[in-house]
Amino acid sequence: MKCKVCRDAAVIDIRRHNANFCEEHFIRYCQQQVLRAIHDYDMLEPDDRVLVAVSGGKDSLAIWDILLDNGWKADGVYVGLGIGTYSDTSLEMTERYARSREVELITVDLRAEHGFDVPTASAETGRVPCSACGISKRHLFDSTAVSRGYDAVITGHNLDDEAAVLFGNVMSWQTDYLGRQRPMLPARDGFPKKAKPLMRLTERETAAYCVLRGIEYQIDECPMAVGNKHLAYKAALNDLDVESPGSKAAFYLGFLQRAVDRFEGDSGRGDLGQCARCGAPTDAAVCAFCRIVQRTEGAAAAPVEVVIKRYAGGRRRP
Ligand code: Q46
Ligand code: ZN
Ligand code: ZN
Repeated sequence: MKCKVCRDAAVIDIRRHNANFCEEHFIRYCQQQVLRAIHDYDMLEPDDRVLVAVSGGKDSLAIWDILLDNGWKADGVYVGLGIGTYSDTSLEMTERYARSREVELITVDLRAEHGFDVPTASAETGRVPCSACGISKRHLFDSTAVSRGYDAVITGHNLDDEAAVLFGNVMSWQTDYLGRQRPMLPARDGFPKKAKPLMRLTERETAAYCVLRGIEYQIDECPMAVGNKHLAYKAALNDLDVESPGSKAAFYLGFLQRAVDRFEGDSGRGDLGQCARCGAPTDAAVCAFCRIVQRTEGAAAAPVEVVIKRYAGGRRRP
């Protein structure tokens, strides 16, 4: 197996591009894919101050690394979700990377600063853990970026993530979500600009990038992914991609090129007011994050294992 660029020994094959790369040219390939996404979707200006939402996993550390190496002033924000030892290791990996690059890392701890953690939010609101978690992360990433004057929030969603979300939205014909599933959302109504520059790279590629760059990351899956169909959609798309390399990328990138605009009218971007409690933009009197804060006030902390058991097997147990 030889590198497509220099003919030295290759370390990885990328079947959808019919290409193999040595270490140096694979790193360059990853950077080029990110720069292409940034260019094609007008994600960032060279002097934008960006805030990378970091989880300690391979994707967010890889995109932080690539943005720093390409000259962006990129700080990180980490949200402590309170998911037992999983969260402890995730924070450790994030702090280690930030120290190694001597960059700023902002940490927000859900329990210490807002009085709840993800297991308790799930137990008290009846939402699947990922729903309570997603609302909390989005709110804190956005509010941190706005209050500290960052130009954009960057998330580490990769091609597999985006294709799986698209698959789920198509399966249930969520045309409002389809209309909003874009890799860059401009700032509006008090929300910061949000971008997903890893949209052209797969999970396998971001993992390989971290390994080759010597970046240590959280390798365990989040134990609270129970009740989340995302993993099943990813597995189905990966099976298809083995049979027909490139089909996953064609599905997602083809949607962006030829279909997303057709759903724009369904995207439901109406006028927003301000949350009565925190001032964040929302279409309700109180935003979804503040409703979680209110519902969990005074509640005993729910153990991770108990919440996992409740959703195990894909069905909520009464
Ligand atoms: S951290 Fe949160 Fe993920 Fe864990 S609870 Fe779900 S959403 S799986 S990216
Ligand atoms: Zn090479
Ligand atoms: Zn609020």
